[in-house]
Amino acid sequence: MLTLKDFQREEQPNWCPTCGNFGIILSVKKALMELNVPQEETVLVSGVGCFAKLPYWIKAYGFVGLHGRSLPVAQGVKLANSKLKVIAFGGDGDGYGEGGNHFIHACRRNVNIAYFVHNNGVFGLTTGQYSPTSKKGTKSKSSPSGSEEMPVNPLALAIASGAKFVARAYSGDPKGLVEIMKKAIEYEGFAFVDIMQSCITFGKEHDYFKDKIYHLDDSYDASDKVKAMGKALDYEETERFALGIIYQEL
Ligand SMILES: Cc1ncc(C[n+]2csc(CCOP(=O)(O)OP(=O)(O)O)c2C)c(N)n1
Ligand SMILES: [Mg+2]
Repeated sequence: MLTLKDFQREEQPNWCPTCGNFGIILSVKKALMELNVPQEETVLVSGVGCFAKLPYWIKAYGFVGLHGRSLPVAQGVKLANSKLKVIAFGGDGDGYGEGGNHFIHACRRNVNIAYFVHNNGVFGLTTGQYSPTSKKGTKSKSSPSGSEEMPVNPLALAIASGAKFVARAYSGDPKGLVEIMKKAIEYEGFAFVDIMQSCITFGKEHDYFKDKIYHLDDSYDASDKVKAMGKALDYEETERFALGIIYQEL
């Protein structure tokens, strides 16, 4: 049996203290531990951004590639050796901006990998420009008068692009996050999880999501694509964020 210590490296993460990335990295380790995935069969692939350093700090195989390009690398790894468990990581800038095109086609292509996007609504590593998921009107150093564009809705985009496993999680909900990660890792196909987090230095305050999240319960039918699309879209009106599997094709 694996323990958390097995995934521990000597180097320590240099993320800002209390960054949501700490909750995400711990959840990845727990999910791999609980699923008992051998480290030598695990490949973590990322791009560029604060989030993208995650593979540095987990003892498994890893590849830190180019900005927005974790998906093509991860799909290539899986196609080259289908025995491997491959997890790709993205940021909201990396995955929905620079890598947006790869995202659409990974949803359609359905290669058996998990894709976890650290969605903090900001370009964190480059010190706080607005990102594809920043709300319209966001003031930042690159948009002093407020951003002009409508934000991307990642879940709606994934469903519309043909993804068969689409989920939302929150970095401050470790129990729920581990459960969703496990389901995504085990899913036979492309499994996408948008993970909301605050960027405490350049973005939303630490507990911004605390009162806005709720968990989907058993009465929610994740196999109904039209309803799932409605659920994916509804936070734009309500500012309430449903956590769980939003859409899963049966
Ligand atoms: C092709 C390319 N464009 C731009 C950059 C500069 N760049 C590096 S990190 C980054 C922002 C990353 O933001 P995000 O993906 O949201 O990750 P975060 O830092 O917020 O975790 C940008 C624009 C780059 N490295 N490569
Ligand atoms: Mg970001």
